Amino acid sequence: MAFKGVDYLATDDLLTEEERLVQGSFRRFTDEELMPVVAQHFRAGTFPMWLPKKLGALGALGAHLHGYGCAGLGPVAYGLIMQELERCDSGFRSFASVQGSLAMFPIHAFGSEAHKERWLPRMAAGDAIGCFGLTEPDFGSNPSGMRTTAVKQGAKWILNGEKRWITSGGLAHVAVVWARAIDGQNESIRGFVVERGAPGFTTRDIEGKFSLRASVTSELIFQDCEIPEDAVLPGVVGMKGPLSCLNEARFGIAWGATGAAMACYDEALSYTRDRVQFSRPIAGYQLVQAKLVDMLEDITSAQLIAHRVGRLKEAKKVRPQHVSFAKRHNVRIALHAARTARDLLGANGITDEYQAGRHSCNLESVFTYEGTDHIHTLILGQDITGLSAFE
Ligand code: TGC
Ligand code: FAD
Repeated sequence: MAFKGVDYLATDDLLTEEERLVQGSFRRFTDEELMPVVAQHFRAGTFPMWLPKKLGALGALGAHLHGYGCAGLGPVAYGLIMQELERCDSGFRSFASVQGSLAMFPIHAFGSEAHKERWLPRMAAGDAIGCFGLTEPDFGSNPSGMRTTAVKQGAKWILNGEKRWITSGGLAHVAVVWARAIDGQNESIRGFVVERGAPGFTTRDIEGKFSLRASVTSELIFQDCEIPEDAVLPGVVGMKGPLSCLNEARFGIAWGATGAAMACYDEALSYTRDRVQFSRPIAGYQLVQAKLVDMLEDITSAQLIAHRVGRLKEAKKVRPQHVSFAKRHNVRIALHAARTARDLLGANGITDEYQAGRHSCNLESVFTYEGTDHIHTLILGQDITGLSAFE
């Protein structure tokens, strides 16, 4: 069934004509091609392998980047794509986020001309898949403690270490890997473009997930992995490299999570209007109405925050803290909306015939990845007090 949108305060009136067209075409794509297959992929724990090329053909991969076959859309249009994808499933949005914001963005922003020409057109088309290796088994919230090393030996770098929880890792043709680069006496965090097939590079998919089941999550293992000296991203040194990629992806998540919340609200509204208990539809009971109104109010605030941060980004006035604000708020309300919708669906809410339970499981990951809720709270706490709580 076609999704009619959730737009109580006519936020869509704030969109340009181009943004409205993008929203419309991805809304149709989600309804017609993703919704019919999502439950079976989630149940089987499989990623739809046709999706990268399809998203590439639609211009969704690296949509906010310019040149090299990328669509060159503005941030709000990019956000709307993420919103429609995650309205179906966080795993599908995650694939697109990682491809565009975490793999293509660093190559675009910090890569050599040769890196850009080799990878970006194929990645934009969905012919090559990318992943982003920052997190390690012992360094999640604090990636600056990473242990993976890249030691310069002659004309090569030798990588050793392990990255964990890497979206699309097992599928990727290319991994952007952040490591402690040691070149003689110099040591610094650098990014490396590591191609599948590099000697000493293997991946292992993580099994048993109850969340993001329609997405591949993997370990990247480097054992004396040899890569050429020009595999290093020349344009950035230090933690600001990976952290600036996170700004891009977190922005997309703020929009995406709002999409998941919209799906849950839409489902809960329709279900409660139809479901009769005692003498009337449960939507007629005050406690149920209060929950629906809270969901709508939360979604509307999330839409306005995402839009405002998008316009700030467009005007090049956005700060990483604004993005943290949007990620924290919008994922919080989405997780709450998914749990509320699951409650209002009663026992039906625990089956994959309905969406709320799947969104609820997925959003547990979204709450944790790209900076946990605590981490964004502390980023904002530091911004408003001037005092860092990290050390
Ligand atoms: P800190 O000492 O504060 O800063 C180090 C350098 O980085 C700069 N910086 C930033 N630059 C750009 N954007 C940001 N958001 C930045 N935050 C900091 C900073 O100015 C400094 O630059 P310079 O030139 O002075 O050296 O950094 P720290 O190491 O203390 O870290 C602070 C903290 C905790 C906020 C950071 O480590 C953090 O954000 N941790 C969370 C880790 C995280 O989010 N990981 C995500 C992994 S990827 C993922 O989850 C993908 S999920 C799949 C999907 O997206 O769908
Ligand atoms: P930890 O950092 O160990 O945190 C555990 C708990 O401690 C959390 O509640 C956290 O908020 C809290 N905590 C930690 N430090 C503090 C503090 N200073 N103050 C208060 N509380 C604190 N990473 C990538 O690099 N690339 C990917 O593509 C990627 N994809 C992912 C996909 C999935 C499905 C998942 C689940 C994760 C993915 N990640 C990826 C990893 C993700 O970014 C990390 O899980 C996240 O950063 C948190 O790290 P952690 O899991 O080690 O938790």
